Amino acid sequence: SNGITRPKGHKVSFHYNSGVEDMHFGKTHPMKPWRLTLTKHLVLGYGLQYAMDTYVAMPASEEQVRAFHDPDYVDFLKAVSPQTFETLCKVPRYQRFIPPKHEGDTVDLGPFNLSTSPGADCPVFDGMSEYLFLYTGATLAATNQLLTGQSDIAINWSGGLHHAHKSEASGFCYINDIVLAIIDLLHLYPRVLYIDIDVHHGDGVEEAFQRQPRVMTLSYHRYGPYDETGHKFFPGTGDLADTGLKGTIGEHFALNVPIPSGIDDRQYKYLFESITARAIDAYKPKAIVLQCGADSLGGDRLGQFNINIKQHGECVSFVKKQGLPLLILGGGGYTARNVARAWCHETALATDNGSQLPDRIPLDLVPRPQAFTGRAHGDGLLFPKFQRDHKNDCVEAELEYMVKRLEW
Ligand code: V1S
Ligand code: CA
Ligand code: ZN
Repeated sequence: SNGITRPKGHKVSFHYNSGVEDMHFGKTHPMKPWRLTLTKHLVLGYGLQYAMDTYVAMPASEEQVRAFHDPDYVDFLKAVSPQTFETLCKVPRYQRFIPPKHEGDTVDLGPFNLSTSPGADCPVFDGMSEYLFLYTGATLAATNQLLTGQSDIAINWSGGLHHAHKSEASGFCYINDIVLAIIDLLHLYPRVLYIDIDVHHGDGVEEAFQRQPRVMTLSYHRYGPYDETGHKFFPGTGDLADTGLKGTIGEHFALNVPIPSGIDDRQYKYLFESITARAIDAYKPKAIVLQCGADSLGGDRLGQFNINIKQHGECVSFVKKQGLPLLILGGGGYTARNVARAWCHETALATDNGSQLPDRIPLDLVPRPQAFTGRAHGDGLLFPKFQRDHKNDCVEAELEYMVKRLEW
């Protein structure tokens, strides 16, 4: 009755465990798992569950996480809590993971870049361990769904944590669920393409596969001077010249598209579609992993792009059109309402219901009506006026140059 139908010709599955929602990284921390609650309510509010198979994810096992991460790091993540942190820090085998203190460091860092100091990028918070293994479990369940041919597209909005390293948390990411998913996909598919539209560079995934020609990583991100004081935009990597580890067979299998602040829909579309098409054409992947970080949207609390939900969604549609097994993951996104709008819209696109969502949810379907009064998709003014709108310092010639440089 709400017009939502199952897609014809392909199957979509949605993997989630509400256990990830009730987490608090800290008072001032921008990462709000509550955005996932909003997304879930919006998806259910529109009835998109009728268009796909929905699964409650189980937590990942320690063994699964060890496929990429250092065993000591995995043990630490499993055992850590604000109560156990101090004691664990004193365990000798964890001492070698304490990073050296840099001048000007404002927070005290423990092993693996974890910290209980307020304001840390990767804080230790109550329930953290459960949260980590749950978002990872959802990604691995989604991956398994593709591997067994039960889905053509599998979605986990709580995953996509692209900065985590083998034995170090970084940029709000602790377990790199993306790397774990790709490792699994490599058991079946000879070549996997990873595409990352989060506003930040997908450094953890690139690094994990930098010696590996069977994975091509392609990240679009803000890159360049951050502010007047010359600080780099996090994580400060992802230059155009960075194309994989030189001298290894992985060289040329990493692509980076560094972008200045303020890029708009038209410019982003041009970059995304020309470069992605060229990469797919040359690499001929057998499966694609798409990280859909929503911090590339205009009005994001941390991002600096001016992309609308419509264009963000068009990236998903463009990748879906390739007809390859597709794993869709979340990532960053710090203006919670826009994150939910974007990811709900993209769930609709994945299930061929992109044109079925009215701007306002039918009231009888809304679990918490007050939370969703904005537009869910489409064009027009999506971002409230009070939010900052980054000056567009993209030069057309510069965009042209990037596309040319990436031709090979
Ligand atoms: N930009 C930004 C930003 N803001 C914060 C932050 C703010 C308040 C807090 F209470 C805690 C942290 N950290 C950062 C960035 C990390 C951005 C991570 C993006 C993650 C993703 O979207 O790509 C994927 C989920 N960190 C930094 O800029 C590093 C510092 C250099 C500054 C902040 N301090 C806390 C650490 C060092
Ligand atoms: Ca990116
Ligand atoms: Zn990000």
